[in-house]
Amino acid sequence: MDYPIFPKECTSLLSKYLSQDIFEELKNKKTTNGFTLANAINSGVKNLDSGIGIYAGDAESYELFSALFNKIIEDYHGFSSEATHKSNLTIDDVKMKELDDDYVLSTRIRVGRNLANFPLGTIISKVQRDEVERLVSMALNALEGELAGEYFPLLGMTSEVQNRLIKEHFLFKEGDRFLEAAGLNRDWAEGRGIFHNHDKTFLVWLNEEDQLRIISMQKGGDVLKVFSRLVKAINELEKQLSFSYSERLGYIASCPTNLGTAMRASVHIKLPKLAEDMSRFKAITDKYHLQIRGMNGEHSETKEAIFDISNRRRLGVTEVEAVQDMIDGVEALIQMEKKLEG
Ligand code: ADP
Ligand code: DAR
Repeated sequence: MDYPIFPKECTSLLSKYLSQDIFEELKNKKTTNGFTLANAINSGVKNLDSGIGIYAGDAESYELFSALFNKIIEDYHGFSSEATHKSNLTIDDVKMKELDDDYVLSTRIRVGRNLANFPLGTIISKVQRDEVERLVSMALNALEGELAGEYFPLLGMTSEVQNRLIKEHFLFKEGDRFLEAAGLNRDWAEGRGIFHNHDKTFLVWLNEEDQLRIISMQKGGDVLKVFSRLVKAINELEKQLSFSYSERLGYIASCPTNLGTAMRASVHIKLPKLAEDMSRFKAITDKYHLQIRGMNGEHSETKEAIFDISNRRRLGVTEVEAVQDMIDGVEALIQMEKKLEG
């Protein structure tokens, strides 16, 4: 593999930190699962518009390729190589402000999880991925009460049902080119699927970017109710499944942006006045460590001034702090929107 030359307009963290020296140091290394530097950076080499550009193949990747990963992790999360991650899922520690339902259309909080003792989706074999699906769906089918539901494999799902679930924001999109180049779409749709309860307020994606995306969501701005449901689900699933976790990096994820809490707490929020003044909008989202996505999630456009606003920091903050980032930032956006209306 030759040292990749990135065009000057490429702004990915991969292009920023993959120096020739680091490339020479890492290019011949391979994890016990056979994951190489070439595997890790392929998405960022093939997709020059990547924001990050690198994925891991296993927990070991983050140590074996730490010369590169640590720089990207510090840049994205503000998390140094000497820091250690801390978790806190205590609902009562959240300082809740009631988010105004006149602006907040819906709330969703998700965490990524991957099973311990399995490679990540970027290098997992079909047999291993099918085993992940078997183990996880068995654990999900044992859930009771509000969390009880049904698992729907993608294989055999009609395109009508699939497209409706995607359109209603319940199911992952297909064919993401970043995931494709990272090897995460191999054998598609084998081993992929969605579990959800009757009300679709609790959902779990299987074997998309991570082996599990555990999701709690509902209409309106009741963040505490959404967070409480998610914590209950995490606690129940941890009784049956062992998740890949590192003392330094928290929960292990395919993408370094999803390490630590692996949590994205988001609202769909209508902000027509701020939509006309994006510099003012971004000053607030920068101040509160927020990320702006379009109405259909990552890499989508905003429609009718509806934005997906979520915490940006996932590692080096606890789950409570990640939710607090979102609450405090959304409250500030709503106050500014009201001021501009006035
Ligand atoms: P992820 O959240 O797993 O990183 P995406 O950004 O692609 O992935 O979002 C996945 C789906 O969840 C998309 O359809 C997106 O519109 C939807 N979504 C995200 N946040 C919310 C929310 N607060 N309310 C409703 N749907 C949401
Ligand atoms: N699209 C890739 C990943 C960025 C973070 N989003 C994730 N992991 N879904 C990029 O490098 O832009």
